[in-house]
Amino acid sequence: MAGLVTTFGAGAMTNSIGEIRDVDFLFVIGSNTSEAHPIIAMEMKRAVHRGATLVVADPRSIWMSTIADTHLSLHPGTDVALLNALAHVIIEEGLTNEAFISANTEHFEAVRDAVLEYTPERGEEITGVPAEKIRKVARAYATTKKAGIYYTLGITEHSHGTDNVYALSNLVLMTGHLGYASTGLNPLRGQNNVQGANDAGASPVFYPGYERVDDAQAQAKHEEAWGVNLSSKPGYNLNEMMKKAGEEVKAFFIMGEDVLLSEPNVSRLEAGLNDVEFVVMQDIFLNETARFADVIFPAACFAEKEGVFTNSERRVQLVRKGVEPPGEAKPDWEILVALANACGANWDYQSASEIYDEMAKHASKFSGISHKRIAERSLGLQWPCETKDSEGTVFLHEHGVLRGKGQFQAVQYRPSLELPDEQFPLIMSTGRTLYHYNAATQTRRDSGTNAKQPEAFVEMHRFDARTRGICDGEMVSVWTRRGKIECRVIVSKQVKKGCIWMPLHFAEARANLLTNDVGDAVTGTAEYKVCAAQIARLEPETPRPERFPGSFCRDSEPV
Ligand SMILES: Nc1nc2c(c(=O)[nH]1)N[C@H]1C(S)=C(S)[C@@H](COP(=O)(O)OP(=O)(O)OC[C@H]3O[C@@H](n4cnc5c(=O)[nH]c(N)nc54)[C@H](O)[C@@H]3O)O[C@H]1N2
Ligand SMILES: Nc1nc2c(c(=O)[nH]1)N[C@H]1C(S)=C(S)[C@@H](COP(=O)(O)OP(=O)(O)OC[C@H]3O[C@@H](n4cnc5c(=O)[nH]c(N)nc54)[C@H](O)[C@@H]3O)O[C@H]1N2
Ligand SMILES: [Mo]
Repeated sequence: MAGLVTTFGAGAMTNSIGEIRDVDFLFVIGSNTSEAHPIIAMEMKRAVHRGATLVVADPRSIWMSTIADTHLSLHPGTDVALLNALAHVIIEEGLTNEAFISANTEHFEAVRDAVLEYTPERGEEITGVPAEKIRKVARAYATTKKAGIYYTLGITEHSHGTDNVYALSNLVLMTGHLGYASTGLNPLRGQNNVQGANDAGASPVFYPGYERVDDAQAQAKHEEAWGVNLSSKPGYNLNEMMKKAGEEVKAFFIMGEDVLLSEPNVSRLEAGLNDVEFVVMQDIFLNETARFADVIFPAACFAEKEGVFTNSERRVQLVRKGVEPPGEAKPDWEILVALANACGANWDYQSASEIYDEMAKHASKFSGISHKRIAERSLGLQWPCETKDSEGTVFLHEHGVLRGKGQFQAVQYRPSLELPDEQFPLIMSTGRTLYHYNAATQTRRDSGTNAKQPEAFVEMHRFDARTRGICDGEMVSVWTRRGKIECRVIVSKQVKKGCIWMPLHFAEARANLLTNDVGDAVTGTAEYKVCAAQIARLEPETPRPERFPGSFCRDSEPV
């Protein structure tokens, strides 16, 4: 999700994690880095200690904002207005990098015209961020040579997520902050090996190595290599597939995904799944989705199999088996090979290494990588790595923008699709916490993490709590147009007035019963970060527990 392909390359960090410590200006936008990417946050802290300027753009007062030089506390969903206003200042004050723009980019004029009306004052009106702060940040970003942008789901999980990414790319291209160490545009990838899965073609649009399925040459190459006829039509994305469940989509093979916890507007999905004829699930645990499965294949977990993982900085590393899988569990690839052969294929792969070699042979970005070569290097190899004598690529675009010219994309601010009204006056946003991992199939089975955060909660501002007669730690019900859940409330300074926030992790109070399943027009990524909600105290009054761990800046003063 965080890996939307930008206007100048594949969806991966343009730089390496180790370069962050030398960045002089860090722009962290829509990323709760210290909770969701703590190792990367450590490098950011190191840079700040060294004297780097940190700017955090986030509607919540996340921990990173406490060490930031400036916190741009924008209203949820207003990033395009903020970013266009930054671009406006950079252009108005003559801070663009003309040499870079003319040598490496196209369509600058379109963006210059589009951002004209986004004065910092107009930006302030839409985002709530003071115009002077916008000016200060624009100047500092444009005039600092080593300036890096780091973003994740606060940018992508919106109906206008693609516009957000384009608006960020525009800033990079107009300042020329690309193509050298400690700068660039860096989406921090989410799940372990989500980068590797995308690289390997787990996408409706790409073959392995980011060749498009609707590119006739790529199609011909793969038809020949694989000895099968292939379609040139991109498949449905996740959001489309889920919406067609039970109608056009009659069967599902769900591997390593707990859709009943993680997909938006999940009651609609459940209704669809009731009409699906056949569901196969391949997982390491019986998750929520198991309720709908006709067949379950038990998979081996990361420590029980051989293979590679690729992280956000495009680094492919070897993972070796530490322990044997329990019971009948098998590595995912072995299950898939057995299934293919049961369906009549004739596959005889003997190892994960052989499978990687076959993929790399036809995907030039990885052609120089093999299990054998990675085994000889403790840090693996970073793609692009096209030949057997290449040592890989630390940062992208060193010799001019890859794939031709960087395309400027003019974008206009469009409000989120479900805004607060009288009936649903609060903006609800969702995300993750340090202690749990996504569907929490793993972290809620662990006594340590579970003790740290044992139950579902919603965070709200003290003003909104007071006007509803709600006290910190009480049980509340939270509802939207799509559903209702019950959980505890944390009165917290972390959220703004008018906003509530809750984690997606808890099966007994699924945030996704409430979220909106409208998707971004290009990627289909759902608007998990903004919908309209209401909250009320549950009667009868519930006793407040002695100790209730939650957000780091819980508001403990009496409401
Ligand atoms: N501990 C832990 N770590 C994880 C995960 C986990 O579950 N637990 N999950 C992993 C996965 S799969 C992913 S994708 C990553 C995600 O990593 P993040 O994207 O950092 O995680 P989120 O909690 O979704 O937080 C996004 C941030 O965006 C902010 N935000 C919300 N709306 C807006 C907006 O409109 N504009 C801006 N500018 N900001 C906004 C939120 O307040 C939040 O601070 O984390 C990965 N790491
Ligand atoms: N409301 C809301 N919803 C969200 C988000 C949000 O911010 N807000 N974020 C979204 C994002 S970014 C993501 S990535 C998704 C994540 O959502 P999911 O992908 O559904 O959740 P995960 O916990 O990452 O893992 C899914 C399953 O993989 C299994 N698994 C782990 N290791 C293996 C393995 O080696 N093999 C197999 N076969 N299975 C394995 C786990 O047991 C688990 O059941 O949630 C999305 N949903
Ligand atoms: Mo993710």
